[in-house]
Amino acid sequence: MTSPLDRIGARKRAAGVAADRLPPGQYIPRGWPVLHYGRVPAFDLATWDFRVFGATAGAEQSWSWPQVEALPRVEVEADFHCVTKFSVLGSTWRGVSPRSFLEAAPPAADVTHVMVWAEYGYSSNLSLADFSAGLFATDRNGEPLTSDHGAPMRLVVPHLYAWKGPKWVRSVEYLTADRRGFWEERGYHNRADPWLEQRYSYQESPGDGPEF
Ligand SMILES: Nc1nc2c(c(=O)[nH]1)N[C@H]1C(S)=C(S)[C@@H](COP(=O)(O)O)O[C@H]1N2
Ligand SMILES: [Mo]
Repeated sequence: MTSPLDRIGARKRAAGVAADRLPPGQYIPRGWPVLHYGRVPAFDLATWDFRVFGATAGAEQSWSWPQVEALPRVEVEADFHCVTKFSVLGSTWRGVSPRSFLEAAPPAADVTHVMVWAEYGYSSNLSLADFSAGLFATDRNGEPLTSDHGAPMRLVVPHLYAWKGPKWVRSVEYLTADRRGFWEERGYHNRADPWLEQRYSYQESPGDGPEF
């Protein structure tokens, strides 16, 4: 629960922000909240891998952590919007572009969507276009991600609600038809555009997502 004092703080923090910067219904919390379902997994360098599988054009591929670290890094400045209504503005994310993995393990011609998988079976589905616009982040504001926030690597998809960005990512599955991920199966919107307040699946129009 937020206390009245917290709400005053959130209003003050929002006061200096351009009106078009905060999606409808969002507020600015203190700091960067930690939010996830279940436990924080431990990172084990010896067994960790990152896999691309499913409807690949050629062979499936996997990377060890040192191999991921050898991939080109890109930097993106972006905001972060959680469906529980907090928004963290202006983070500098550094990490690996999804395009690096798409190029190394190209999808078959009929791939339309991906499922991004994390430790413990958390998953989120994205169209190929939304996925390509994201970033597999390893650092934020010049610091490596902490375990709480998804170390060693998490997806961020700034133009969608943050549940579309699994922390502790382990694989990407290429799909030839859209399929709902963890929260998308549990009542959250398939597309999740914060600017359209696409929070819940009951708001979906035909074509926004696969039938339940
Ligand atoms: N693996 C995993 N990733 C996850 C989640 C989760 O429960 N498990 N929660 C999502 C949700 S709802 C949000 S808002 C963000 C929160 O990221 P943060 O804890 O770094 O703020 O992580 C997303 N990624
Ligand atoms: Mo969230």
